[in-house]
Amino acid sequence: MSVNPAVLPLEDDAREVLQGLSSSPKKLPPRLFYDQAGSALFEQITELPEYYLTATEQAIFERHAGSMVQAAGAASTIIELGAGTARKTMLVLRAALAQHRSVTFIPVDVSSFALDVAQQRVTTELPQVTVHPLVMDYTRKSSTFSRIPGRKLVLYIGSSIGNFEPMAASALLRHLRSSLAPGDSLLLGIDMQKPVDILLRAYDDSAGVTAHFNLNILSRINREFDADFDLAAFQHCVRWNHHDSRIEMHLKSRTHQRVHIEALDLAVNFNPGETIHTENSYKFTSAMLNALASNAGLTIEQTWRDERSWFSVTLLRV
Ligand code: AVJ
Repeated sequence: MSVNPAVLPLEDDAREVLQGLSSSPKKLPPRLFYDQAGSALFEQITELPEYYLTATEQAIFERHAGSMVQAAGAASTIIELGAGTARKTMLVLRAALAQHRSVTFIPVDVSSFALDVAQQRVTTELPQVTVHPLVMDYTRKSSTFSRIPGRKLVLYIGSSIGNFEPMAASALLRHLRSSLAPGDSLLLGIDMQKPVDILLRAYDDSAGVTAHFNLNILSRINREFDADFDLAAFQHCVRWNHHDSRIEMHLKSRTHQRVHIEALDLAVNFNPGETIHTENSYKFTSAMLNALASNAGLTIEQTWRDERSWFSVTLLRV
């Protein structure tokens, strides 16, 4: 069974699921991970001993948030892309309050639930900060930012940019730059290359939380698209792609099977061992970061790292 995507008025998620599962190799967009269950699982991932990213970046902010805010100059409006629950952001906001008379925080996320959590946290812990949440998919449009007054500092941390292929990542940053003014800046958190065994463990933890997170994308499709994926028939699978310098997550079919997705009028066949590619997590070198910045038309101002250089936070200037 096949459907011509052009003739049906499908919403974005539906169209991407349809196209992704009809292509070869099969794939799904990683943003589908983040339904309520998936967001909670991701929070759990950030607390796993193997998932060094969050703790490492947090330590960089603990040590350098003051210098970061200082290097961003007069920026007292702080915009955070994919704000999530804004834990690391608190450190930046505190540093900004120490340097500016008034600070405005604009968390941007597709999930209004995440924005509520971020707003709650900031208004409770830092009542001096003015919070204006913005429900928006920043990967599609950031033109709204040009209407926000004042010097801006945009936070794009947590290695979120790592989900995008190099061309898409620079397009996203170029687009972001076009909605900012000269003198505005971007604080970008990226995960660096490191020994492969450490990378693999971070995405295949011993408690199985990441496996659960990966498989949850199938539960979501079952629920939202009336599909019949049998989660037990798929296996969480992590690979290091050396050529592209990225960790890949896949879901591998254990058997020969056929899955029905009623809402898309689609049947999908799987061979044993066939996979659905669900995520890329790019791991950077300084050369890759330089290329990303120059392709986006941004200037690297300063980079802060942890002692092991496992993670880095870079200030880029428009
Ligand atoms: C939220 C995209 C930064 O790639 O490390 C964690 C998501 N996937 N474990 C990452 C994720 C599996 C995470 N990012």
